[in-house]
Amino acid sequence: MEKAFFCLLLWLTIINANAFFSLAAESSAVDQQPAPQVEKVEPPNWWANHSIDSIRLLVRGANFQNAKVASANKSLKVSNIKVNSRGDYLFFDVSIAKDAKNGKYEFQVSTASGKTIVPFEISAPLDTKTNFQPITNDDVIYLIMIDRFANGDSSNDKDVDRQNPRAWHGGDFRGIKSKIPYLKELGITAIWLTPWYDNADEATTCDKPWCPMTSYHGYGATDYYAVENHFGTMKDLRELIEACHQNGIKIIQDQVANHVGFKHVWMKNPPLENWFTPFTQNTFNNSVLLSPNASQSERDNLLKGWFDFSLPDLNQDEPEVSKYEIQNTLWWIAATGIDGIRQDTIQYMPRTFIRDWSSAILKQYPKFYMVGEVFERDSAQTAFFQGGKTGWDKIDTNLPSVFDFKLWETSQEVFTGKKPMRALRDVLKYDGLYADISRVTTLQNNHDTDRFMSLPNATLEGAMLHTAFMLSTRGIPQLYAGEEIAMKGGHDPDNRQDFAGGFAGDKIDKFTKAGRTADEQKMFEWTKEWIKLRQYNSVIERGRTIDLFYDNDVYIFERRYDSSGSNVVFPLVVFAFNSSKNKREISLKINTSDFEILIEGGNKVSIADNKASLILEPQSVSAYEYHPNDNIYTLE
Ligand SMILES: [Ca+2]
Ligand SMILES: [Ca+2]
Ligand SMILES: [Ca+2]
Repeated sequence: MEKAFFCLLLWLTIINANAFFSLAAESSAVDQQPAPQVEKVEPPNWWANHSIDSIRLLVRGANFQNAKVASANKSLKVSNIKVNSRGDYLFFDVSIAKDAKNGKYEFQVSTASGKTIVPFEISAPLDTKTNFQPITNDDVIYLIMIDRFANGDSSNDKDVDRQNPRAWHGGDFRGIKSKIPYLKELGITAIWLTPWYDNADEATTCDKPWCPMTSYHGYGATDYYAVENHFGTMKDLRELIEACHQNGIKIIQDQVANHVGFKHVWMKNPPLENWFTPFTQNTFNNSVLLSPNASQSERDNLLKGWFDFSLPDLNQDEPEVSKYEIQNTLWWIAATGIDGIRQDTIQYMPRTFIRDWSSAILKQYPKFYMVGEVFERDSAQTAFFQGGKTGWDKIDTNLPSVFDFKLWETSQEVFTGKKPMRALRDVLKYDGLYADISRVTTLQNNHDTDRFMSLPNATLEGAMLHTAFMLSTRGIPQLYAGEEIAMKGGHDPDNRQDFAGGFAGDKIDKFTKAGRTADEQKMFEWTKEWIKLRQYNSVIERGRTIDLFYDNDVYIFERRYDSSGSNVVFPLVVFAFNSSKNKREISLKINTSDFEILIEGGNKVSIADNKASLILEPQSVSAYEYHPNDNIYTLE
């Protein structure tokens, strides 16, 4: 690509020289268009025997008007050639023979003025035994903001300024790789990394409070086929993924198909006139998607409106855009061996696109995990986007998972004393709205929201209960780096502070016990213990939920397998939360004395006359394993 770019620069120089001569001589103008030039090919490579059997190439360059494209090899066949009105983008389909050999290929592009080469490659597929492993209910996901976790390579620290919360801080792939022992100690089994597409290096300027701002967060792609130079190289990324896989840690890529960064070359010269939607400000009236009664103009504002002028909104209704983005996703999976995808701001794209995107991924990788960010405090709206059933619009998105933001918010409210304990049960009562509640992704917190310890009335006990609840309820849990050491942090970017100890010059290393305060160590051990507990009995990961007792202070529920009626699989696990400052005693009727305490938490259980009396200490949680001989217990 670099070589091709050099050619373009050279060509620009020649054009300027031509212009100079035609002005000077005022005659013999060079009216013939220059020869075609190739600057970038997307995708640059593909794989034989892929479920997408006809790849659509997008070639950026110049002078493609009336271009003909020919394949130099019989294994690759070209069809469906299209050139945009300016002649600087060329589209064509390539069908790849199933027995096409791995290696370099090329296509010849010719016009009346000359010809050039489009380079391409058929790559060897990655090992399916170690890559593309489905994220399941057995996993615990850990969100890492790449720039803010650990700096393992100072050579990529361009314009790093750790004093500025909106500047690059230097974290990278090698830094994360160096902290794999810490991740293993904590016990998580998957990491979600914030977007690693190449973003602009320069800070944006505007009159908004968040400017100047760099793209350290990764949400403004300027190249969908390259990694961010601040994070490392494609090789560094592959090495991180391989090292994670060797250590039993899966990788989730953060993808952003809704919009690109303002500095993307498409912004000035889009491949097609309708590549982006025309600028209108999105008013974020999100519920118009859920309501069958919304007007088309309301829905258009939500799907086509831009987040702001710096984030051009891609038009997925244009088939070329949709195809480009679906191929881009499949390219990242096959090229890097990732195990899952988190799709940013998914509800701002047409549901037909979400369906086509999900279906294409699942066609190639039937058990692949994709989770959509539907940032809504409304279970009905998040459930609307999970695949497995059709909505009022007759569309099944096929999307395996969505984040459960309503449960996250409610748990934070309950464990900071803002809402009664029973509010959690009142969220979970909507579980039936989801096509598959067990596949929903629960979140402890994320990089867009205040850290638990910075919420009003937050206490360490509250943070511990919140984390315990997220690791005992249904779904696939996702933790946020730093919460396990009770980090503080208010609104963005305060909630994205560096992980102390990950950066050269840090005086304290919180990746080690020695660097943590007593409270931080308490939270770390607690989180570790609850991850371990979750993994101890698969019923916590996969069982259904049965409410046993709930009031303003206490919520007791069991997680159990049962296929039907009396066919209950033992042991069950019972969780008892007491969020109040008062001791409580709750009595459960049981048929056996075999009632084992898994985690103490200071709580006691006494068994007598087929009754289990749970003594719940103030602000506590206990987990109990239950092995009855026949029937289950009832509450008194
Ligand atoms: Ca670095
Ligand atoms: Ca960059
Ligand atoms: Ca959109």
